[in-house]
Order: sequence, then structure tokens, then C-alpha cells
Amino acid sequence: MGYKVAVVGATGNVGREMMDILSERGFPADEVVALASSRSKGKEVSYGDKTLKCQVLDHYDFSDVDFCLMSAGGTLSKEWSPKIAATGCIVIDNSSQWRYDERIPLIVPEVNAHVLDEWVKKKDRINIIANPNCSTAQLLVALKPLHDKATIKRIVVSTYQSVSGGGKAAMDELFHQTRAVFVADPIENNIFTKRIAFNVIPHIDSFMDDGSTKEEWKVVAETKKMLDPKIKVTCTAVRVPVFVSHAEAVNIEFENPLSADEARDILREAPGCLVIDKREDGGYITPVEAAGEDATYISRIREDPTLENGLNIWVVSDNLRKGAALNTVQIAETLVNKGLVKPRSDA
Ligand code: 2RA
Repeated sequence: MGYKVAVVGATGNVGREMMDILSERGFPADEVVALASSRSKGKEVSYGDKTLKCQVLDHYDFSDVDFCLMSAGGTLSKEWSPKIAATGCIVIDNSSQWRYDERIPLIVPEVNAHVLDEWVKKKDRINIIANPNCSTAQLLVALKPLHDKATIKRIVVSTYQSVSGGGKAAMDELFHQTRAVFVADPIENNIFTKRIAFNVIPHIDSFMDDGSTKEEWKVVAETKKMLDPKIKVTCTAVRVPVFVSHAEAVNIEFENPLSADEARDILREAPGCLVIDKREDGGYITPVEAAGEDATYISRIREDPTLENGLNIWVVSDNLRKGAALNTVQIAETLVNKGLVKPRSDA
């Protein structure tokens, strides 16, 4: 028998990607259920060539569901994930609600899948696994193989994040503002604090006491939790007028020497990475080209002459896929492929 999978938040940007990715990758599901709030009851979403009607989360019985892929925001996850997990279903949550809880594994399969081997053995485990923030997921896919080779001491990350990270309303705001600029209509800001069309905004999520933003803090905290607590991380997160895919300029200081050629060879072999790095016009990836793709693309690999062991890289990935839906599905795949979770219907 195959698995039963529920997608919560199935009508949102990420929920729809989850349904597509489950189908595209042939996840071994006998049944996939689309769940949402009562507002979306009966709305139709596609799963492969099927159309599923959304059922209401509040009334759903999870007792025979193997995996619940949650993409419904932190508040809803705080209330529902523990209840769903208590039925024996494994919740893989895309919100920030559980990421920094020591009891909960935070997973990018290419980086720390081994954590799941120990986690499943714990008798008192909470059945929740957290998916990282989009900007951290792609960053660590690129950094992990380099860290294994030359040990990273410090990274300086500058992000260029697309508006889809802020949800559908943020995408609509970019569209409407762009149109308004062309037809000389008044510009309305509802989602962003400043105009996003033809502009960049150095502010994502709320401000912290030290002057950084929560988005920047997430990159620091999640890198330490998943890759290595010893790595020093500093980040500036910027919203740019791009619909899908986040880009990151990353300056890396290593403990040991690593040439640009060596880094390029390592990244060419690394899981999840695709190197596009010709030192010529257009020989690099941009967000538009990464949208709809699964890979984490790495370009502009070059030595930093101002550091003893320094490199600069440019990392681009689809934030709705590797940054959210794809990584969530890959976590479920890892549990299945390692034989760590069997269908409950087999018991
Ligand atoms: C953003 N990090 O891009 C968020 C989405 N998870 O706003």
C-alpha cells in the first residue's frame, strides 16, 4: 500500500506547488487530500491530471494520514500541528513556528538528512519536522559541500528576494504598481512599506532590537542549527521587483584554502546544485531562468582577493520550490526512501 498525504493550505502559492511536486515526482501516495480553511471549502485544486475539492481542516480526521504538509502560516500551525502530530501523522511544516524549537528537526535533505535517523528512534518525539526559510534552504544547499571540504568560518549574505515570498497579495501589488507606473495612476502600497515596482526595499519581516530584520535573523539562526553553530553569519535581506526566485550574493571565508576551480568542481557534483558559470556575457543564472526549476543554481564563483581564504558566489533558486514546497516533499521522500516511515495502512 502507498501513503496518504494531506496538504494544508492547498489553495495558497506554496500549497499548489506542493500538489504539483507530489505528482511530478511520483510520490508514492495512494491518496492526496487538499485541506484549507472554511473560506476555501469546495475550491478546486489540481493534483496531476486530477482535480481535488478542498475539504475543511477543522473537520478532518487525520488518524489514517501518514504525512501532513502544512503551509498555512505560523498561527494556524501553532494550533493545529501538535493536534495532527498527536494522531501519529508526521507534520512537515513550512512556517517559522517550530524551526527554532530544539525538539523539532529543521531539515534540508541535502544538508542534514542524517538528523532524521536519530529523530525517528526517539520514543518521546513530537511528530513535527520544520522546513527552513526559503533564503536559508538554497544558501545551505550551496554551502554544505564547500563547508565539508574547507570549513567555513564566516559568511556575508546579501539576498535579492522575490515578491512571491510575501504571498499572492505581494505578487499582485508588484503587478498593479508596475501597471500604475506605466499608465500614471496613483501608486498604492498595501503589503510593502514602500513602493516595490522599479525599486528595492531593504526590509523583510519585522525589525529586531539590534536593527536587523527577522528575515536576516532567520538566515543566521537556521544556518547555525542545520550546518554548523560555529559559522559566523551576517545577512542583509532585500526585496526586489521579481515575481519568483530568490538570488543571493554570498561572500565566504574558509578555514582552509579552496580555489574557485576546486569550488566549481565540488559544486558540480553536489546534490541539488547546478553550476552555470561561464565568465562571459550571460554566462550566469538569473531569477527568471530559475523559476519553475528544482535546482539551486550557482554562478559567479570567484576568489576574493581581500581575504586569505575567501570566495564569492551567486546562488539562485525558486523560492516556492526549493525554498518551500519542494524541500517539504523531499523531507517526506527522505523518510520514505530511508525506510523510516511505513504507511500506517500497512500496520
Ligand atoms: C519571504 N522568507 O521571502 C519569506 C518567505 N518565506 O518573504
